[in-house]
Amino acid sequence: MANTRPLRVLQISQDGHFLFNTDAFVSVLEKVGSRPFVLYSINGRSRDGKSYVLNHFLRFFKRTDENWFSSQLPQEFIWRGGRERVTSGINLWSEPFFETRNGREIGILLMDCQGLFDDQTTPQQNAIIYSLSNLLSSVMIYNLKERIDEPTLQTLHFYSDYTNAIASADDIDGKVDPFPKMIILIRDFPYFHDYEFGYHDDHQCPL
Ligand SMILES: Nc1nc2c(ncn2[C@@H]2O[C@H](COP(=O)(O)OP(=O)(O)OP(=O)(O)O)[C@@H](O)[C@H]2O)c(=O)[nH]1
Ligand SMILES: [Mg+2]
Repeated sequence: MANTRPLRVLQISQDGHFLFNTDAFVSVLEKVGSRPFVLYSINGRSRDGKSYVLNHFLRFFKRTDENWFSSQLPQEFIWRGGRERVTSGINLWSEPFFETRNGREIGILLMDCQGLFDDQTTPQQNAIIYSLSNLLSSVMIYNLKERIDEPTLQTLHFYSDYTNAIASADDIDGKVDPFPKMIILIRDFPYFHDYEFGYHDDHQCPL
């Protein structure tokens, strides 16, 4: 596919203003057409490997054979090590992917978000990024390192209240359910001797 790339749908200007690029967002939706679609976004703390994960998704959706996992990981949603923040604003992959599920073709969109809690972004800006990610996506992956703890849950609660406030604002027509399905993705999980990898019984989650 020619010129496929992340499109900047949300930009935060130097003076802290949020600019939403509706044309870019709509251009991707138009490629989905009338098919049902799911939009996956990834959110979480800055520098914890979010963009890296989305490149695994890209590699999977672009697969040409069963050995996709051994092919080189792309560098499409830019990822790299170091202390400096990499992703800014919100980026949407320019092309939907299509998969057939239960005989129906569905579009899959991928969205990468600026990390929370870096040293340049205010708490209010973080809340807005998180809320927009909530409002735009059907599945939000919340990326964490090693464990999920009480401060993280408190933060998610706080940001979710913010999302609710936006969704119930007077100037929004109709009733909007702002909350996508949420998947908590824990990286470098240290207790793999105690718990199997992959999905397992909810009651066994080590909270
Ligand atoms: N330890 C560890 N490092 C990882 C993992 N996944 C990615 N990394 C590394 O983490 C670094 C940061 O990856 P990015 O994907 O750029 O992180 P990010 O969360 O998108 O960063 P920002 O866009 O700055 O918020 C890279 O050097 C990755 O190789 C992981 O599961 N464990
Ligand atoms: Mg990133």
